[in-house]
Amino acid sequence: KVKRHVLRTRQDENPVLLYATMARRATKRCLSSSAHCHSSTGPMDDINRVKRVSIEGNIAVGKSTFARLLQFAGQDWEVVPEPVGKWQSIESGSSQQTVGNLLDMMYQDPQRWSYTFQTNSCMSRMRTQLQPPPARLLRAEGVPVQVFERSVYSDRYIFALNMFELGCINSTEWAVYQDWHSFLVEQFGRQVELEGIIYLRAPPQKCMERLERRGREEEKGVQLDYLEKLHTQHESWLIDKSTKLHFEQLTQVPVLVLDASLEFEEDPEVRAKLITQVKDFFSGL
Ligand code: DCM
Ligand code: MG
Repeated sequence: KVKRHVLRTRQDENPVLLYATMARRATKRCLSSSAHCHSSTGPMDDINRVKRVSIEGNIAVGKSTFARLLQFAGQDWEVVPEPVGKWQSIESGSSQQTVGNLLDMMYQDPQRWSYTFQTNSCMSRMRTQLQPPPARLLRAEGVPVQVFERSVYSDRYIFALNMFELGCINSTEWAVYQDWHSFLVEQFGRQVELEGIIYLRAPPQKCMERLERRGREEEKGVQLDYLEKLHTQHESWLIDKSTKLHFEQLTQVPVLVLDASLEFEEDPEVRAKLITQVKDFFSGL
């Protein structure tokens, strides 16, 4: 009895432990019952209170910049950046030395490397999306929100799908990708579900300008027609809702569409307006 009490106290103090244990139990509950596990009672409530939202949008539209603004704007918000640095320096499993730049390899030879790239980016994304919210969010008074830069859903329904349609991922690779993607998303269940999506929307031409201004070495060869294709993928998924999705919950997720064509980084008025829209969106989730 005493032992159990000590254990409980320690877990209560350690949000990571607490989250991991609760999440495991919740997953078990999900797996053992066919019912959707949205509502819950007890200690899972703290974690369930944390909303999970992804920021979606074309390459160089300004997601990272916008995410930074959000990080400053809301005390109860935690931004989780896209792990692009990891894709630029793949580490050897044993020595942890950098063995390659997969982002560069993918852009240099998309037919050879797209499948490998999409496997790696989605795996690293799973890891970030499974990160427990920090303790400060669990204690937040307002609406605590974990904001992810992109998601396992845009990995599949924007980028991997696009590469398949362009012929850079072949039918066999696409079948394999979809199989493990569905399997993992279903296994993790609630842990990788989102409560909301923010879509930063801008004309592809605008993204092209920003991409050139940013000057990321690996992206030097990216052409406007590639950004146009990615734009169409975003529109099909988030505006027209014509993309075929494989997760029932995802079809229900509310989408906030923000006009990212204005220079929100420089203009404080535009910035304030966008932040207000985000605040209203979060409080309605
Ligand atoms: N990217 C990709 N496939 C994914 C995710 C990202 O090809 N599933 C690429 C697009 C960009 C870079 O990674 O080149 C991320 O940059 P940004 O966040 O600015 O879009
Ligand atoms: Mg970025």
